[in-house]
Amino acid sequence: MKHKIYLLIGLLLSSFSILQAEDGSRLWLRQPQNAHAQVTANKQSPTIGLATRELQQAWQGAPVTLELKKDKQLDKDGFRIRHTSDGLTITSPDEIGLLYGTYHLLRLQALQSNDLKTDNEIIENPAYQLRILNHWDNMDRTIERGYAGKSLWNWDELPNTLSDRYEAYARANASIGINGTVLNNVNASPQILSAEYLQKVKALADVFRPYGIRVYLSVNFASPMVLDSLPTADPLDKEVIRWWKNKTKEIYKLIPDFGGFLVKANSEGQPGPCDFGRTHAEGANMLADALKPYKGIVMWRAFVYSPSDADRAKQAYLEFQPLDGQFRPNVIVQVKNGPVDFQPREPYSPLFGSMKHTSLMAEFQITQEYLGHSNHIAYLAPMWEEFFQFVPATSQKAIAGVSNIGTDANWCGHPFAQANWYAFGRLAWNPQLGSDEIADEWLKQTIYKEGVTDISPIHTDLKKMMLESREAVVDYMMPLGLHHLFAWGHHYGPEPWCKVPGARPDWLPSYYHKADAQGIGFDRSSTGSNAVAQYPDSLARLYNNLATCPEEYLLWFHHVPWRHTMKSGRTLWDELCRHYDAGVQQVKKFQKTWDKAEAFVDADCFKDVQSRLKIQARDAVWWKDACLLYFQQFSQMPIPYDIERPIHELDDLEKVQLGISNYECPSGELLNRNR
Ligand code: GCV
Repeated sequence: MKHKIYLLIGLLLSSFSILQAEDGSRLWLRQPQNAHAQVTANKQSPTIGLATRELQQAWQGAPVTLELKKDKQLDKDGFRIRHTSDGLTITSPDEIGLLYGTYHLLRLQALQSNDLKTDNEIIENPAYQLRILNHWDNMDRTIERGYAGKSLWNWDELPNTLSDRYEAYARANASIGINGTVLNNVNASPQILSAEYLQKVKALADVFRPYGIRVYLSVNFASPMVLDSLPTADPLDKEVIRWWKNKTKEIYKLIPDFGGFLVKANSEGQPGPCDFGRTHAEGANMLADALKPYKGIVMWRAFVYSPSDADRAKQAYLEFQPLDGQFRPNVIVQVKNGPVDFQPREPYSPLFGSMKHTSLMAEFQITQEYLGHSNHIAYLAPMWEEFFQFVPATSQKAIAGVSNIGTDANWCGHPFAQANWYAFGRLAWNPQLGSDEIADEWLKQTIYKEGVTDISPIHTDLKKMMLESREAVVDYMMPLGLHHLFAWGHHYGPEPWCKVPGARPDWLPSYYHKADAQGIGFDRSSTGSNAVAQYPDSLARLYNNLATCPEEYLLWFHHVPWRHTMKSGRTLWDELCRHYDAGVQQVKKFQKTWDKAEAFVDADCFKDVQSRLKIQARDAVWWKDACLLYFQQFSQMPIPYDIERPIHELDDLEKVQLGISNYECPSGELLNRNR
């Protein structure tokens, strides 16, 4: 009797947990945990223990052997999966490779992949050695450009209380191959290096370690002055050098596998070596020397632009390229994918390929600062795929993505925003995976509710929606190479007219669009700022010529007359109108697609996405009307008669104040606030 009651309670609890689990909190890791698979290993360790447990609970197939063994074809994190007479063997030279192999196998199972059915061996090695998330999390748990609640790191409770989410976070990252995390904002508080906080950092590092996740910290270059009242932070000063050496030693005593430092220096008001007449290389090298005995690295950001006359898009190159060859081997210069700042579309940063004697790494932004925050669907893999066409993974050993993770139950705010976290990990492992394949994987593992066996009526349409979503955002926000038309401060809505008395010109949209009676766009050709010259010759020639410049970058590189004839035969103005309208129509199509998905997805998730799509559709019209009505004042041309007419007055749009800050927009809070 007692047993029956326990069984009943057990069943109730497990069905409750299944119901609970449809809130997105299980991410792409939703496989049933009741498999009882037979698993053996030739060594025991915490990491191998995790791999064993994952397989025992979820693997439905033949017995698995985990084999730690050197293998010439495998890098440290790589693995081989092969069929043997006893079942399956996962081999890796390192424990973490066994865990990655385990997640790979379970992914193939979840996807019912044919790879499993054949006798083929699977061999996987990651393209980048370091696959790192950058959290822009502040110590008060706000997140700069975070749209999914608060920071996961509960500094007040650490180190004594460890949220379950810490391990769930590590597991999710390991499942897609991410192996590093920078815990705090690049606008770094010196406090993170205090003895008290290092204990907290250690507690997190201890949780992450078995999952192969190394912890890194963003550091404030003036830390020695703030924390210990040194009179200077000059990187050539003996006391400063000593301070950093001691601090580094203190960190490694607590965290022997600490990864290193990420530094934003002399950028947007952050302190740095230039404050003391030193170069970025001198600053980075001083930190690199402190880290070297422990094999730590410095990731030194190239996101710099001073209030000078030089075109902002040229500045990182102008400042960093001359330093090529001056950085220590354990410094990696971290460069945003584009030359300005994570816009919906940018050409790649010309720093890539131009610093032959320096390690570089790309920084992507997973959080959608400039792509509709967590209100808009914008699947970013196609954007990153575009980047890899210009900057192949073979040229670098590391890659970083600015995280979109917070305390929201589903981690990322918008249910589809998880796909960007997933895609970042998968592409960091293998940049050759197509956006299509990754969308396919993510959808199948994440979005369909339990019990749905036939997804064929909806799957292709949902995938299409994801694949087209980023281009839709480009169309309704900033087509044809337009960029930075965002409202002051929050980077959510349009404000191409924005004027802020006394503001730096390069913080205002008019600096970028340069609309006037003649035309629109930033002349970066040889007759303008000549930013084209920073690219390799063949590309420079292509971009420099109005006739050959790809239209998606046209207004990035040229100031183009309104009546210029585009490839379609239409005028630039008409083409611009059509792009804005196409973006709006696309989102309306997404609404229809999503409504058809109702029977296939969890009811709450359905409603959530449906309501966010309504916001996205309204925002798309807002963007279109704001930009077209504003630019029309210059073009003086009619909006083509066959496209939808504006439904707003420009005067009204100019009065819109969202009243949100740079720092925190918990998801859902943007819903038409003050509109
Ligand atoms: C962390 C942009 C963002 C800032 C961010 C900065 C950076 O300017 O708007 O919030 O600061 O990039 O990448 O350092």
